[in-house]
Amino acid sequence: MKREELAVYFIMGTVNCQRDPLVILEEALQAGVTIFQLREKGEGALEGEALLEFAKRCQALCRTYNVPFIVNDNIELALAIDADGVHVGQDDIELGKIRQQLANKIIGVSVHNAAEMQLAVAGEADYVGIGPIFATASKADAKEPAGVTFLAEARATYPEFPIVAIGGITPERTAQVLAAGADGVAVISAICQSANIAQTIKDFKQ
Ligand code: TZP
Ligand code: MG
Repeated sequence: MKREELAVYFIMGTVNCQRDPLVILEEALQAGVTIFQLREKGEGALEGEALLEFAKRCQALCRTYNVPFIVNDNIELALAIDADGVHVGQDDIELGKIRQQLANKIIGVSVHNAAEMQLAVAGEADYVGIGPIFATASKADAKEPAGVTFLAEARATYPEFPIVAIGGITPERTAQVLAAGADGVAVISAICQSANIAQTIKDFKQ
C-alpha cells in the first residue's frame, strides 16, 4: 500500500457513535479520510446478520468515495464481503494464515515493540499500527500510553514501512506523531465525537 493512504485513518463501530454511524462515516468520507476500518466491538456491538448488513453499508459508502474498507479482526466477515483488507492485533495474529486467505488484500497489524514489528514486517503485513500513543477511552483493554519513543525507533529501523499511530490522537497532537515518523493518524473518538467532522478532518490534514 501507499504510505499516503494512512494519512487520516478513520476507525469506527456503532458503539463509538452517539448519532447515526452511517451519517458519521459519510461525513468523514466527504471530508477526505484516506482509509476506513470497521471495528465493531464492545457492549452492544452488532453481530450476525445485523453486523453483515451494517458492514455492507459501510463498504458501499467507502466504495462511493474510493476509500479502502478494512475490517478489524473478523477475517470471516472480511472474506464474506470481499473487504479491501483486515486489521489484526497480537492476539488474533497468525499472519501467515491470514496472508494465505487474503492474498492480495491489505493486512494491518498492531505492534508495540521491536520484536512484534519485525514479525509483522517479515510476515508481509502491509502496514503496522503503533499505540496507544496517548491515553484512550475507546479501547477497554488498551495498554499504557507509550508516547512516541517506540514509534520513532520503528521509523528509524524501517524508513519506508507504512506506519500509522493510534490512541488519543487529536488534531493538536498530530504534528508530534508525524514528526516522530508516523505516516498518518488512526482516530476513533476525535472524529466520532466531533461536532464538526469536516473541520476536524481538515485540521488532521493540516
Ligand atoms: N488501539 C489502540 S488505541 C485504540 C485502538 C483501537 C483506540 C483509539 O481510539 P481514540 O478514541 O482515537 O483514542
Ligand atoms: Mg484484535
